[in-house]
Amino acid sequence: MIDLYTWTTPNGRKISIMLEEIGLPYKVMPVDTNKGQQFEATFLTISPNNKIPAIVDHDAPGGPLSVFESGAILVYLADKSGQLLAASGPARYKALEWTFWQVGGLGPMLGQLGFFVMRSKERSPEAIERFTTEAVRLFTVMERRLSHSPYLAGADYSIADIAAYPWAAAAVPLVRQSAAEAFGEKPALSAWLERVGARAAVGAGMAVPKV
Ligand SMILES: N[C@@H](CCC(=O)N[C@@H](CS)C(=O)NCC(=O)O)C(=O)O
Repeated sequence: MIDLYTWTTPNGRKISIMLEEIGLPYKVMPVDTNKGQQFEATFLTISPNNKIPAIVDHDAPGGPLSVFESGAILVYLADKSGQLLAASGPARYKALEWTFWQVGGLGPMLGQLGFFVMRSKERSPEAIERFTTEAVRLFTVMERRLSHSPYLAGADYSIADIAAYPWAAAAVPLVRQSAAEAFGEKPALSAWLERVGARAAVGAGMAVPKV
């Protein structure tokens, strides 16, 4: 059994989607980040960066193992299950490339955009413009990639698609509306959102945690 520490956010949903895809049983441990539960001492022993998601695998070889950082968790679960990440060779590195592109680029930039548009107490046009421009650039990178291959890593659906989907599903409609001209047409990205969103495991993972 795996304990999944998560909340109703894109980074958390990457891992519930992955667990649904690979079919490993898991127990949802909600961490309400709006109430500051990510700073509680017990959670810090599992996630020293005070953020969700994190997991504890009670069946790991050698005893219970905690893993934090969504990219590391996706790789761990892929290696444990032998699914959604090639064990070696070019396909593995293509999937890792796009997974870390998401973790280091798409996620943080969209996170900052969301903060300045929806949560900041002061309106900062410069910050909104900077992160909108970066969001459009990153979605253009996705569009280019997806017009050559059905999935981010290439021919096969992988952890890279799982990493990007919850963020893109949340942000594409907003950026398409707020920066319509710059966003333009993104047919390959739209088709990918539909293709990935239609998977049963993605639907189930996106509904976790139930609050
Ligand atoms: N690099 C981390 C980012 C995780 C992250 O930003 N988690 C957010 C929710 S999406 C969080 O826990 N926020 C609470 C806080 O910042 O205090 C990952 O990919 O796991």
